[in-house]
Amino acid sequence: MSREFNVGVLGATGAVGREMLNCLLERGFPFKKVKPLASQRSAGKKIEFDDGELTVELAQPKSFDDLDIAIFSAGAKASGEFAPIAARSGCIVVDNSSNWRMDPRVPLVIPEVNPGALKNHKGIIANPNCSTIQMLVALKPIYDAVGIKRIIVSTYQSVSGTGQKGVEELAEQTKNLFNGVETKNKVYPHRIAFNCLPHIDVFTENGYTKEEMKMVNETKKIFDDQSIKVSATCVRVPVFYAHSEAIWIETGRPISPESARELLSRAPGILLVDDPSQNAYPLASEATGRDDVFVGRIRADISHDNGLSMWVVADNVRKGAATNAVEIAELLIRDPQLLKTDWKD
Ligand code: NAP
Ligand code: 3JN
Repeated sequence: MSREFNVGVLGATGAVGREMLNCLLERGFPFKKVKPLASQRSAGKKIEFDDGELTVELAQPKSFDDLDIAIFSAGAKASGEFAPIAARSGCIVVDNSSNWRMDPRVPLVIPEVNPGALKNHKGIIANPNCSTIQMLVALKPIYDAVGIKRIIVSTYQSVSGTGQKGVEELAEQTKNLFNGVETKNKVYPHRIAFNCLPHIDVFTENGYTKEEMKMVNETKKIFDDQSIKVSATCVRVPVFYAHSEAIWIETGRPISPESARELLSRAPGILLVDDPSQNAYPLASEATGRDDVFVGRIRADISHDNGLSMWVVADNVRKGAATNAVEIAELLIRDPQLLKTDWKD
């Protein structure tokens, strides 16, 4: 009989954690038991799972002793605290937060892009930021074929990137505006309904936001290429699910839009939707609930010989977070040599 695994989900009551539970079920992950973990706020709560219910447990150091793998989406602070404890107890952690992404001991993995980085993991593996994941899934085939020197990206990020509270704020403000009721800004510094906010995460000293710098630094680590130049502008838009990105690249050698389309049409994880004559291009409404990265509007840049532009859309809660993490766990259980931990502080 093939092996079954004890799997923990830290942050199981959150927007990403709930989707992680769905992904484990939908993808037929071979679990013996699933343990949902959260803070004191939700301990004891029942959550639906696989025609039944699970009881949420308080995350504490001993929670990981009986687990083989734990998928974390409880924020950077909880990851910083619990991931080393879990790894030391023999439980491999796939972490969705930014806490470990740039740590040299921790592989930062997108299964379609750099699965080989898992080889020397020590028990903690990081999932990149959602905006980085969809961008690099789309760019990897072009990077491998002709090289990429420079990326300029503008994101149009949905409110679900801020969790359930972001979804509720957009719904509430939209309803209030239609009913002539004054709106309040609780989650974002300005009204998000019928607005665009060029501000995701906090501002850093160089004028970029932390979200923008995540895209820069994570790209260099995942492509293992310190020379690639990246500049991002991250914008929150009044869309509930799925992030869109306008991406411009300067390639190492020229590539025609036709060749790029050909490459992308057979690349894993990508759905090419690129037929302007039929008004066919990627849309957040179509990508919601899906695991593919949708790519379209591929065109040669009329202002630069080696420039190529495209429009890339993916469900940020699924491929941008939960699905990518479960796919990493699937790679781990497929290779017995990866099923170990060796974490030292
Ligand atoms: P959310 O809806 O606010 O959920 C947060 C979850 O974390 C809840 O289950 C909460 O449990 C739990 N939690 C918070 N502090 C905890 C603690 N000290 N110990 C145990 N559990 C704790 O947020 P979300 O949208 O799901 O995002 C969660 C995290 O996932 C983010 O903070 C981020 O690090 C990561 N994330 C990554 C991406 C990505 O780009 N890959 C995208 C979105 C989110 P309670 O119910 O007990 O409060
Ligand atoms: O805002 C988005 O669209 C993506 C948000 C990601 C996020 C939200 C809160 C904390 C992160 C992340 O994954 O980088 C974090 C974090 O862990 O720093």
